[in-house]
Amino acid sequence: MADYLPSELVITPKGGVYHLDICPEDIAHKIIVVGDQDRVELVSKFFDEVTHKSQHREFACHTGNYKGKSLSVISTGIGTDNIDIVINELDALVNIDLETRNEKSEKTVLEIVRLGTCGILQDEIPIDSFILSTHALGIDNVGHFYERNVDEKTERLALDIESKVKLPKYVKPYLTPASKILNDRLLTDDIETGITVTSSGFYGPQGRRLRLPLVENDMLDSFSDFKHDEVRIANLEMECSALFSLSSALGHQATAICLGLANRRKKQFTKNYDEKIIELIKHVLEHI
Ligand code: R1P
Ligand code: URA
Repeated sequence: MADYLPSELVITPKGGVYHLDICPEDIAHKIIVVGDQDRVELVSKFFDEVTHKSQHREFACHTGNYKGKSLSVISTGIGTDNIDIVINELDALVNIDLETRNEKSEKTVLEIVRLGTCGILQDEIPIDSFILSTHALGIDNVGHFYERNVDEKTERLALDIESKVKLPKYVKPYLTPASKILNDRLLTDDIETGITVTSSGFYGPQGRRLRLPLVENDMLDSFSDFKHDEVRIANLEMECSALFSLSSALGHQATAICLGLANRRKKQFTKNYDEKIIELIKHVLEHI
């Protein structure tokens, strides 16, 4: 019997994965993931050649070449629930034989860089900064559905965070390091670093109070005030926790670099998105 039956792994009539609706030959092994589908074209317009373009639901995919590197750019839509789909299906494209439905004996390692936007949690990080994640602190729940295996140092840091930050009582945070290999390539002098919080929503789960009262009003300040040796919590967004935890469990390399749109401490919002996102795209294309 095949390892993965149709109820578990849906394969399209043309031999691709269901939600992304792409086939193994449609993707490169270096992949930029973005939340917004309109950002896919913004990235691929810098490619020297585009060899594949597709879109199904929020998952747009362009593949091509940039200065001799084979690259794909894929939109995930918003949230860690979508990341569960994207990472499982990308892994299936390279590590499961979609014709026989059996796992391949030789595994392919993907390099995945999230090129996103985020909110800033530190006074000293200026608006419009690029923030490279050292870890993702999930306050969503996707990571809790998979067995986790993190090193002792990360576990100690996670326990320290859990003891100090203020979260609603049913939220259990989980911490996963970003890929050091990718971070060494992406880090340059002008880039900020720190732990990225991944929330399950944009408003209450990121401490935004509109008309609905929140159960924990000090959450954001408790993130900003956290310190562990030189480690700080830098930013807040909606995808990294699942991206890092699923990728590392599957043996892939993953990190994120985000443009800081809002400084939540200083209550500032950018006026420079169009120009700064292009700058970030160029940085990622050069260093991935
Ligand atoms: C919220 O507005 C969205 O923006 C951020 C968040 O993570 C969330 O997806 O990232 P993207 O700009 O990559 O979508
Ligand atoms: N994306 C987020 O998730 N939060 C912000 O504050 C800005 C961008």
